Amino acid sequence: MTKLKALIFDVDGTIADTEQYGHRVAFNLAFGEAGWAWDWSVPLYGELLTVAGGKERIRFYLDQYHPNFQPSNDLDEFIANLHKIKTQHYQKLVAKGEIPLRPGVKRLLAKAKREGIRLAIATTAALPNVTALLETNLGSDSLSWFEVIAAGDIVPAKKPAPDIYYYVLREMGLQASDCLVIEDSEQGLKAAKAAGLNTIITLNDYTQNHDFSDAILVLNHLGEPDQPFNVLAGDAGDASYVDMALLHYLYEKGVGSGE
Ligand code: XBP
Ligand code: MG
Repeated sequence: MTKLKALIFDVDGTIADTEQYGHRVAFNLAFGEAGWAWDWSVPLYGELLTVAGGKERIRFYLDQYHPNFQPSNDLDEFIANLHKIKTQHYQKLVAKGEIPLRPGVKRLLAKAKREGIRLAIATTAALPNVTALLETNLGSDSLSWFEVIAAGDIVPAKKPAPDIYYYVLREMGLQASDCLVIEDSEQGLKAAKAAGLNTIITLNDYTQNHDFSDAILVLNHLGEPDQPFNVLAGDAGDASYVDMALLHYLYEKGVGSGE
């Protein structure tokens, strides 16, 4: 009988609510530092989130809102520099402890690790942002919990392209059917699904209206023993928080249905 071997986590919106209070704020601080009077409000950022990747998001914003913008240097270089400043601001916000993990994340990671389930990360965000978030919230040894941390430009085509998930599977020597994914967005779900991976969604304010019909389970968060989740779609049995028993149950159902 096949068994669940690995869990693959998205980061932004899944491990922590990074977008509104982290990335968005850091983009605005970078614009200010570089002398641009651009302000990404909460609703505007929601619109910009349809494009994954910070550099790609800046380019999309300029195309849409400042189509005649011409930097004094090359546009790729301009965006890369601005994004570098943004990454520094983001890391400072994270280091201040302003971006905590979402409910259940730390507990589930620790439990999975104790059970010998292999762990990986598949994210569109830049690697230094991911490592800062993990180290601040889970301790300095937490990077070693993950066999693969696939981040940022490690693959050229970002989510919703499946490339980042194919990369993780290749690096771990696993089949899609060995794993479950935890994501928060439609782009993330599309990427995982296209790589053949079954996915649990924990949605957030920015992703609550996304189409999650391909997910095996949709929750408001992973839950804790004293903070039950709400099931928005799918079957969580009689569980009130995501633990290894629920993951094994979902895994077997997924395998059984040939998904
Ligand atoms: C995450 C992203 C990232 C962050 C910004 O998507 O889209 O672009 O918003 O990160 P996902 P960087 O959760 O689907 O991986 O600025 O570091 O690129
Ligand atoms: Mg995400």
